[in-house]
Amino acid sequence: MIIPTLNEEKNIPWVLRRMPSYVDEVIIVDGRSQDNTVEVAKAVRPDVVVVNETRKGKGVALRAGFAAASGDIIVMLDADGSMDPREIGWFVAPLQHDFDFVKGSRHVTGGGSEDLTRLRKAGNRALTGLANAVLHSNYSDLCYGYIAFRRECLEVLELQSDGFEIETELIVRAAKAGLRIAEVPSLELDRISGASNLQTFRDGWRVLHTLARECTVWEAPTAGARPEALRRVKYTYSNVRFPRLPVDPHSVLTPVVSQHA
Ligand SMILES: Nc1nc2c(ncn2[C@@H]2O[C@H](COP(=O)(O)OP(=O)(O)O)[C@@H](O)[C@H]2O)c(=O)[nH]1
Ligand SMILES: [Mg+2]
Repeated sequence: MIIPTLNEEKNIPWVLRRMPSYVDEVIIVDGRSQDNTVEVAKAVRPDVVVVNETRKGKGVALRAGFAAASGDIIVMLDADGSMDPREIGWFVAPLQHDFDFVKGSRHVTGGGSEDLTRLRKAGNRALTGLANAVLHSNYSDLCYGYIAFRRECLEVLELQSDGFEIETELIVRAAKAGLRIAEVPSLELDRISGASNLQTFRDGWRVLHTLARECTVWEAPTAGARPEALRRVKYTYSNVRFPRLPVDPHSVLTPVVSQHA
């Protein structure tokens, strides 16, 4: 479980307390909080792993968190109380049934948002439509950061974004790499306290820029593979960049609960 935090001392306790008991590793990525986020998190959950981000940005923070994660399944969510850890089961279940990448959506039945302003909603809709047109996909929500995937997906995704556009990069690359993607409903709540760090126009622009770059320039390491072949080599991509692959394909299908029991 990876949680980027920036001045979330009032919100992080709710997030940590609502974490289901089968989550065995919680990583918060901080470094620039001016408040007591880290101390509060440690007080609520003594086994929390704290990773220091090296530069500013949600993308930088998440990538640092991914690198530190040791579980088979990685779930990312926000620390502001807008994403409910009790929904984690919806994200993890498809990963245990043949999906590689599961993204939350506020715009499918059962999902919703209390947090989206009209402007952001319109922006997200436009960007989602654009992504669908280019990728020939049918996503209902592009800019939403409640996402779960198997750790070995990182080897094909080669993430490099620094800011909020990391979500777009994740989703577009997952699609281009031929990963099996599922969308599950998620209800985005209002941030408990504090203000959003996202600047609608600046970050919307960065998302657009990322979308353009990803759809044109980036080539997946799995490009050219037939879907059947991709399925078969799912756990052993040949051109792996770092050797952290689970050797036994069956190990990734073991439920999270029994993993460290
Ligand atoms: N570590 C770290 N976390 C960040 C940074 N920017 C945003 N976050 C976290 O990313 C999450 C989403 O940010 P938020 O400001 O709520 O954006 P919004 O939900 O898109 O309006 C929150 O948990 C923030 O604390 C950053 O520069 N560094
Ligand atoms: Mg938020």
